[in-house]
Amino acid sequence: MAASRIVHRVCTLCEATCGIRVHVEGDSVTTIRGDQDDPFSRGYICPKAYGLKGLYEDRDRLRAPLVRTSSGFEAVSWERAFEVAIDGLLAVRERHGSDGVGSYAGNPTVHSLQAMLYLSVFLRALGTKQRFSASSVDQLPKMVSSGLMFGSGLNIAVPDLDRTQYLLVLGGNPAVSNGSLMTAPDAAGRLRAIAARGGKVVVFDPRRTETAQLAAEHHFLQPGTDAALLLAMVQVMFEEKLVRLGRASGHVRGLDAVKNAVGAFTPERVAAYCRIEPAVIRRLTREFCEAPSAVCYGRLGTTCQTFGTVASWAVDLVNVLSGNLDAPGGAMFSRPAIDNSGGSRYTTRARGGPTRVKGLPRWFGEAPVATLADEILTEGPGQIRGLFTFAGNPLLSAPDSNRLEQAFRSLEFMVSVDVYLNETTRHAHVILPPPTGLERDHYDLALYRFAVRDVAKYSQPVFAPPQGQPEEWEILLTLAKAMWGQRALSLEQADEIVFTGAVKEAHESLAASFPDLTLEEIKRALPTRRGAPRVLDVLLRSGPYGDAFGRNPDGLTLAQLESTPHGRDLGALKPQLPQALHTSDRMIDLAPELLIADVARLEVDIARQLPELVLIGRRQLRSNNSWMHNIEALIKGPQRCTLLVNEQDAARRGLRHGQPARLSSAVGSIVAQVEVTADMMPGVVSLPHGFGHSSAGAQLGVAALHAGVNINVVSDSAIVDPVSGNAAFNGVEVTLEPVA
Ligand SMILES: Nc1nc2c(c(=O)[nH]1)N[C@H]1C(S)=C(S)[C@@H](COP(=O)(O)OP(=O)(O)OC[C@H]3O[C@@H](n4cnc5c(=O)[nH]c(N)nc54)[C@H](O)[C@@H]3O)O[C@H]1N2
Ligand SMILES: Nc1nc2c(c(=O)[nH]1)N[C@H]1C(S)=C(S)[C@@H](COP(=O)(O)OP(=O)(O)OC[C@H]3O[C@@H](n4cnc5c(=O)[nH]c(N)nc54)[C@H](O)[C@@H]3O)O[C@H]1N2
Ligand code: SF4
Ligand SMILES: [Mo]
Repeated sequence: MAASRIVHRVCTLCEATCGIRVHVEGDSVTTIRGDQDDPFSRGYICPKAYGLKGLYEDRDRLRAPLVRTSSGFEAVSWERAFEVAIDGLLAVRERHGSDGVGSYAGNPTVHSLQAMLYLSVFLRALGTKQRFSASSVDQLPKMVSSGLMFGSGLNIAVPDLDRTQYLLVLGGNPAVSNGSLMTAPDAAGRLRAIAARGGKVVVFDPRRTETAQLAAEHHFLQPGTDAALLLAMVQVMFEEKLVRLGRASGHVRGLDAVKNAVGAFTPERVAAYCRIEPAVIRRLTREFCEAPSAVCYGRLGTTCQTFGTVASWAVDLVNVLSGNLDAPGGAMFSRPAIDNSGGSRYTTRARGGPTRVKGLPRWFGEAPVATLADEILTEGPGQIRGLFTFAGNPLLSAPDSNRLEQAFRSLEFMVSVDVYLNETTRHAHVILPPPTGLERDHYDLALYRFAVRDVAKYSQPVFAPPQGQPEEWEILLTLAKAMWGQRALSLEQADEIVFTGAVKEAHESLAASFPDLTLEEIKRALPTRRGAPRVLDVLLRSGPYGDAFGRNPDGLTLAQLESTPHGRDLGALKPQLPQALHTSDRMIDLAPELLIADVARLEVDIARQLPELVLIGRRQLRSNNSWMHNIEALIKGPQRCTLLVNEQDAARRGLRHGQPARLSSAVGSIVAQVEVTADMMPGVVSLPHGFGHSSAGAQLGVAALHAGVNINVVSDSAIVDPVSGNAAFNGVEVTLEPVA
């Protein structure tokens, strides 16, 4: 009988970082349970965690690299695949310059320690300015507003969920998503606990969501109008003299400019636009300001809309002006064991020039993915002719899929690093598949930044990757050294360069505290390792809790985390003003010029006639964006890709429950199955994203049986939040009619 064992680690599928117990017999996972001893998740898991088993076992998952030939994809050796990928990328770069190769990094990048550490090495080596990622179909507006206010795009204030007495949620559904920019395992349990301790949860959402059902109060809000609603709350705070800065006192500038900017946003002026009664806005503002502690939290519904950055800023204005920034139970900055928020990449000074075709802004070294198709299809210097995608499925996740597909077809060369042959990667000339999450170690470099409690946990791999299968970092580094022009370098030599870079940075960051600490001393203090864990150790030991390579003997090291398999609790969020700020004067800019200027656009918009019908998205518990639909255990059951339509809207158009209807926008049209429900606001329909698995040539046998339709065929890439360039999926004007 095969030896059985249990491995404790984290689930790497969503932002919640739940602790799991993986039960293993030989090479098989027998089951996956919650880890009761994880100090953060305390045994909680959602149904997706079990999907890690399905992913590991999935017969469609790629286990060998593929090269596209005239007769289709062919499995080849790793040596051959690297050769084709590298020759192809170098040739495009040779012909069209470094900006001739574009790159796109998808969501699972943040769920891979190896990708977090080595993708940027490759992208720098590639040398392209044409970088894109899923950030610009997601949280970019929040990064921009936080960068402008607090000095770093990673300076995102997190709801102190476990201590707050009043939570105001706009456009987030943590009961299903388990929190986003708010790492909170068992978010639903944590929300229930607010009411249990006598607090209150209020939700603004065009749909009565699972989170709304847990709340004391839910209001249907017209999509895209969060900024107006929140600025009206700020207006009421000034008018009723409720403004107090609390811990932010003495650390803010621009208060008068805010007061001037919000003057026009009285509850009465915004009521019809938001479809919220003025009395409700006034009452909730008072409640919020009078609560012992309160926090306003906005998520995807507030960022993926045309006023995404102003709405994200307004969320923080409500928090700061009610005295809840940096206060327990309010919006606080985390203090993770690895603090990358001060990195120059995330300062707003790092704003690049406008994009070539549409003149959209470039933030944090990236261009908005809403304009990727333009950059591929429009001729001229800097046109993208080759593409590198990493852990991304933009053909299902970015707006205007039909045009993007046309663009991908026109590419000279494309390489994808991905575990599936799917809607996007079927356009690649080479697909390089990494091992799955269970086959690698992990540390949540990105997500602990947004955690509602400071924690640190290092996960060991459950299985070693099969013989001959390169790890994700090895794939990236092999490509990177070739882009450096140093193909002959061994992987070990290339990794030494990465490691030495990390040691140098650590040395610089510790110089102020330990001026006599030398590079040699640092290297000597580190045990022999290779790859991601070696760099991780450097980061942990030079971080805020670190042992400074022996100078703080009680401090944190990777070795310590290795011997704490359930994870280390670093305590509740701590007040950190002003040292958490990264603005040059360590002051919070309450009135960034760019945002004050955009308020003028909002003032025009609030007078606009609302469209008859608009489209929004939604997430589902047993699904994860576009890529977990091939796992039988998660996808089985009734069709989930349904269009939610309010009873009135359905009746008016002669639509019936369970019947197909045609949904059309300015750019496309799809047929979806109607689900009539009282949970939708009249005038708003909702369809989940990530479906539409009927593409020829994809290798997704199970997903194809539950194909659904791709919402992003109707999302318009021309509709963006102009400040950030982020796509605005929410509030797209649509028409709906029965299909004969
Ligand atoms: N209309 C609409 N569109 C949306 C959204 C919406 O709400 N509405 N949401 C947006 C949001 S928030 C996001 S984050 C994006 C997501 O956008 P993307 O990141 O582009 O899409 P995903 O569906 O997450 O695709 C992940 C890809 O990574 C691959 N993959 C999975 N695991 C690994 C791994 O370990 N390594 C590698 N190399 N590859 C792996 C999968 O096979 C898949 O191809 O979608 C956005 N699009
Ligand atoms: N189960 C599951 N969990 C996930 C994911 C998944 O696919 N499945 N994806 C992960 C990812 S990549 C992310 S980014 C997070 C997202 O996490 P959340 O933001 O919590 O998730 P959504 O369900 O997209 O929530 C958006 C909500 O905004 C509402 N909404 C739409 N437009 C507007 C508007 O204009 N104003 C307001 N106030 N509300 C609006 C929608 O009805 C919806 O309820 O979830 C993560 N977790
Ligand atoms: S909520 Fe579910 S998918 Fe997210 S980390 Fe926890 S178990 Fe994994
Ligand atoms: Mo996301």
